[in-house]
This record gives sequence, structure tokens and C-alpha cells, in this order.
Amino acid sequence: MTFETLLVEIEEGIATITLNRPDVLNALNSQVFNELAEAAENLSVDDSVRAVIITGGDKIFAAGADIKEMVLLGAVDVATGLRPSKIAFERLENMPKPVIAAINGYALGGGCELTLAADVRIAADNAQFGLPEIKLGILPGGGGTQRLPRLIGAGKAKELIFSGDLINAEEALRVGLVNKVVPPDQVLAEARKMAEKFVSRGAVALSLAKTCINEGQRMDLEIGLEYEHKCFSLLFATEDQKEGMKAFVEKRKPNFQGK
Ligand code: DAK
Repeated sequence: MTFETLLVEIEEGIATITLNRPDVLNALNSQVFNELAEAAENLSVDDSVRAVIITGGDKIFAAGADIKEMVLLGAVDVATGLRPSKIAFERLENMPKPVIAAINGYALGGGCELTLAADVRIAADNAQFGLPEIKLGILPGGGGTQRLPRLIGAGKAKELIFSGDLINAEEALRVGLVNKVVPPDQVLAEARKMAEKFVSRGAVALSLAKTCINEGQRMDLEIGLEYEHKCFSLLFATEDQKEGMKAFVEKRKPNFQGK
């Protein structure tokens, strides 16, 4: 998979997407969004890929959507031209495999929103998060007003969105915006360690659990519980369920095949 603004590497079932516009702090222009959407689609259907890590490298995650590109846009251009970002984020969010954001430095605006489309966020202790769009006279348009309150609650999300203030990694951990904080040089290794753990589990069960959680947020509790029950029942038709329970009874580690 070759792109101009992204590097994509696949190693032992784990794909790493690295945003690659270092001169502009990985500002996300329409080419990045288009390429991300394509990469997400490809990785989604590639059976050899069991987990995805998205990173901006060891200095910065991303300083947001490309303001120099947006400054020229009118309302109609935004309605059509920025659509790929929505598609890219939704493809990552709904990918039937785990997506982990590995974050060094700034994750601002669309960069922060990109991390919100991941399942899990691992941050460097030097990371900074924020949705500073309000300072540009706009609102977070890449899912920030929707995904952030669902993750950390409306009150804290409103404070961040209304003020445009940045928070550090420690505060991000405290409010539940990130899952784990580690030293900067360990972010990728930690993300990989977590990805390896996820990959060692039953892939069908993991993907259905992800679907239950994602879809469940669109449902009321009663329907969500029913949906969960259907997915749970379905897993009893898989080899992984047979293997997982048999391994427990036989006091050995399961050998899941993702079937
Ligand atoms: N866009 C374009 N270029 C950027 C950029 C950005 N977001 N951020 C940084 N750069 C460029 C700078 O212009 C500079 O380039 P040169 O001028 O040297 O050519 C280079 O990167 C280095 O930046 P600085 O010189 O500013 O570096 P500093 O270390 O001094 O400051 C900073 C780092 C991150 C604090 C600062 O660069 C900054 O405040 N950047 C802007 C952060 C920001 O406001 N981000 C939010 C952007 S709005 C949507 C989807 C998504 C979005 C909207 C709609 N739809 C689906 C509709 C998202 C919107 C946004 O993200």
C-alpha cells in the first residue's frame, strides 16, 4: 500500500499507519483524508491484518486539519470537499478489528478527532490534546462534538470545546480521554503490546464485541441488550468459542483461529 501522506507497514498481523507530513505538523489536508479513507478500507478487508495502530511518529500526532487549505473554502466546498474525513474516521471506527492510536506530542482539532475514532488511545507523557477550533471561528467538525462527549461526558467536553484549551496527557488520562500514558519513546511499543494482546484473542468475538459497543451507543438499553444477546448467541456457532471453552476445561491456552 503506497501513499504520499501516509506510511503503511504490516508486521505480523499488525498494520501501522503513520501520518507523514512532518513539515506542517502532520496537518490533515484533503489528500491525507482521502488516503486514510483508502487505507482504512484496504486494511479492513485484508484478512492478514488483525489490528491497526495509527500514529504521527515520535514527535507529533497531528496539529489538526490543514488550516491553509480550509482558509480558502466556502460552505459548499466544505460540505463536499471535507466529506472524506468523515468517511475515513467512520471506516477506522467501524473496522472489524481493533484500532489503537499511539500519540506523541500534539493531537489537536482533527488530529484529536482522529484519535477519537480509534478504539484505544495510548499517549506519551508529553502529549497535548485539544479542540481549538473555537479559536478559528468554527466548531469541531470531525466528530468532536459527538465522539468526545460520548467518551468523557458532556460537561468536560463542553469545557474543552467552548474554551479551545489544551490539556496534557495526565489530565487526558484523568478524564478518560486516553487509556494509558507512557514515556514518549515507549508509545509505539506499548501500542504494539496492546495490539498483540488483542490479536491473541478470538478475532470474531473481538469484532462482535466492538460492534456491540459501537452500535449499542446508538440504541436504548433494552434494544442494546437484545442486540448483545444475538451477537453472544452467534459466537456459539464459531470454532473459537469451542476452542476457548475446551482450552479452559483442559487447562491450556486457547489457540484461536478467528473462525
Ligand atoms: N494547518 C496547517 N498548517 C499547520 C497547522 C494546521 N493545522 N498546524 C501547524 N501548521 C504548520 C505551521 O503553519 C508551520 O508551517 P510554516 O508556517 O512554517 O510553513 C508549521 O506547521 C509549524 O507550526 P508552528 O510554527 O506553528 O509550530 P509551533 O510549535 O510554534 O506551534 C501548534 C505548534 C500546534 C501549537 C501550532 O502550530 C498550532 O496552533 N497549530 C494549529 C492548531 C489548530 O488550530 N488545529 C485545529 C485546526 S481546525 C471536518 C473534519 C475535520 C475538521 C473540520 C471539519 N469535516 C468532516 C467537516 C478539523 C478542523 C481542525 O482541525
